[in-house]
Parts: sequence; structure tokens; C-alpha cells
Amino acid sequence: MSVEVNFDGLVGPTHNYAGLSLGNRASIGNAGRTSSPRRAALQGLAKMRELVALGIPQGILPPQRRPDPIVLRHLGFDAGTTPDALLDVSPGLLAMVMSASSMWTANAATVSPSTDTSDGRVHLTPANLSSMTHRSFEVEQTHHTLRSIFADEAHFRVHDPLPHAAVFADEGAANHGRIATTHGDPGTHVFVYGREPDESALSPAGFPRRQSRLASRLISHSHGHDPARVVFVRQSAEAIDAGAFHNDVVAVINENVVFAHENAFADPAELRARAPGATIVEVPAADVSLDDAISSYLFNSQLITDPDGSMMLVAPIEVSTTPSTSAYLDAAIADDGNPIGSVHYFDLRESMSNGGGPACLRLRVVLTEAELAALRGNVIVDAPLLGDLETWVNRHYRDELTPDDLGDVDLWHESDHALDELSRILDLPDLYADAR
Ligand code: SUG
Repeated sequence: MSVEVNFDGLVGPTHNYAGLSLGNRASIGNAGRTSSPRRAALQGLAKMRELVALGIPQGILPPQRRPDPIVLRHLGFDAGTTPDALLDVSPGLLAMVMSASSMWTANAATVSPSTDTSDGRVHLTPANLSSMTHRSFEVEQTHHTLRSIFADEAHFRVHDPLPHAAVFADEGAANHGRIATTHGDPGTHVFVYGREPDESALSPAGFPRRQSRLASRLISHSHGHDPARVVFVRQSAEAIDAGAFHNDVVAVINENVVFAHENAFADPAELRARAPGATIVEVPAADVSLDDAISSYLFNSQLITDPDGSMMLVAPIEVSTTPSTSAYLDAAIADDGNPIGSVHYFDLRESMSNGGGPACLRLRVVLTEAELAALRGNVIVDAPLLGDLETWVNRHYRDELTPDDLGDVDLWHESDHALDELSRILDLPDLYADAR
């Protein structure tokens, strides 16, 4: 018996709006606004609490130190560096090293269940996130975190990230899905890419095409997929230029259902041909425009198999207040032919304002019972752990953060102190070790 565990990113204490992601409409549009790290973290925990109550297996991935001493070292700053030293070199650099962007764990890694790999282990490749400077700073800690939790080599293989280079640009599971009859059955891997290695990293209209096809091809090879069960599909240029900086902004897959916007893929026929068993629920642009899909984040919902076997959509509240998306879902639920049986709305406005909806906040890992039992640390979420985490957030997180606060050395110390305590709560004492 296998289960899909959603490992949500716990929002870190420096969550802020720095406008770092070209091509991500929310990030650019909210640059400079005051954020609330505490509200952001509590909104994420409230989503986990409700899913746990519904009987959905839930995991957690911890935030990263900001600034990360190892990143500072790579940049040539000594231990004990002050915010002023960074500000002196470049104010933009300070914002990049302080970003709490590791919360969007859909970008942490690409994961293959043990049913689909040549050695029968779960394979994980941390994403290099080379397309965005602030996100590229996540990869070393992500690699260390995954090695700490998925440490048992009898069950797990954690690969090195691909090298930092534009041709290998990899954004993890945000451009990867898996079609299978049930989670425990062998699956067909769907890799969605934005460009071929010889194409520019920017579209002709100037939007980043973050995922390289070569990166996906290499990951599929290293995970030992059966080539007959792998599909590479190109993301449509129209979607990228409209603000779908990852495919998970316009499509989501759960088991045998692909829920996608009509304009998500360059050639939707390719997916139909290579995954004949899939039910493709395509939302016509005439019902929901690409613009509404991207501003509401309809497709950045989690599509989850309920314990009773039906499918539920975990959607951001913006979907309910956008007339076209709310009308679409009302009709979908009333329609017995549509696999979406129910919708749960969540207020994730703090994350959404940086372009991160429910599906961005989680990394899906399909695990057998033995693999679940082999995880290290206290990372499977239940009601007592949620209570501990809420208390911890309320004790350590600031209610408000302005862009200027990123240069407050007290914030640096407060965050380090908070994460030290978190590593004890999660029973992962080596999580933030300096030698990684
Ligand atoms: O990479 N935003 C993230 C949002 C990631 C959403 N993930 C998925 N769709 N899977 C990004 O663009 C904004 C940070 C800032 O501007 O402060 C940011 O990094």
C-alpha cells in the first residue's frame, strides 16, 4: 500500500516581498510591500491542519537559514558579516540572500516513487533553481535537508543537483507530474519544459523560460525511468508570456487525471498520444481566460484523492472570488463526468502575493509503508506537531516586515535562534550544521 505525502514548506521568519522574480506577476506587482511572516507561516499551518483532519498524509520541510552562512561564504563574506557589509556592496544582494523562497517546496526537487525507478528506491534530485539568483541559493541546504530526512540508503537515493548552468536549469516538481491509475501503480512521468538547451533563457517577449528540457532528460535518466513511460511536453509560449513561470500555474496532475488550461501546453495532442490512459480535463479559454487562470491560480490548486476515493481540489481563496473560475468549479462539481468532487478554499494570501499557491507550497512524495517508516526526523505532521509549530511561530516570528527590516541584524539573530529551536522540534539536530 502506497500513500502520497504532501511535504509542505514551512514559511521562514524572513518572508518578504522583494520583487525578485521576473515573469512572476505577483512577485513583481507586490515588490516593496510590507509582509507578515507570522501570518504567512500560520496560513500554511492552517492548510496542513485542515488536510490532516481530512485524513490526508502530510509532511513538512523546514525553512532555510537567512542569510545562509554557506551562501555568504560563497559570495566572499566572512562569518560574522553584518547587513551593512552586504548593503554596501549591493542592496539588491541583501534582498536575494534574505528571501524565504524555500517555502515553495514544489521547486525543491524532482521525486520518483520506487515503483518507477530501476533500482526500486525512491529517487530525489534537488533542483538547482539556476534561473533565479535568489532561488539558486536554496540548493545546498535543500540537498542537505533531503539527505537528512531521506537518509536511509536502502530506500532512498538523493542525487546531487545538476550543475549551475543555463542549459541544466531545473525547477523541480513544478514542471513535473506523474500519471498513474493509483499512486501505488507504476506511472508515466510528464516533464514540461520551457526551452531546448540551445534556446535563449528568455522568451522573445522577455519572460524567463525556467525549465530546460535537457535538465528533465538527465533527471529521468538518473532516476532510471522506463523510457516508454516518460513524456516531454513543451509549455506553451503564450502561457509563459502571460505569467505561467512554471507549468504548475496552468496544470495539475493527480493519479490518472490531468486538469489543465487549454493553453497550457504547446501541443496538447502529444500528451494525449503518449498517455492514453489519462483523463484530460481541459478548461477552455472561452470559460476561463489564461489571464483569470493565472491571477486566480485555479490550476495551482492541489488535486488530491480523498480517503473515500473521490478527488478534491485544495484551492486558493482567490479562485472563489474570480467569477469565471468560481463558475467553472460550481459546474464541475455538479457534473458527474468531471472527476473533481469537492473544493476546499484556503486563505494563503501572504504566499500568493509572491506567486505561491497551494500547489507551490508542497512537494509530493509517494511512499510505501516501509519507506514512510524509514523517514528520519519528526516530519510527518499530526495535531500535536501542528500545535508545537504554531506556538513556535507565535513566539519567534515578526508580525510585520518591511524591505528595510532585512538589514536589521536583530532579524538575522532572531531567525537563527528560531531555527535552532525548530531543529529540536523536528528532531533533526544536524539540520543547520555549518558543515553540509
Ligand atoms: O520562484 N516567488 C517564487 C514563487 C514560486 C512558486 N512556485 C511554483 N509555482 N511551483 C518564484 O518565482 C518571489 C520572491 C520575491 O519576489 O520576494 C518568488 O521567489
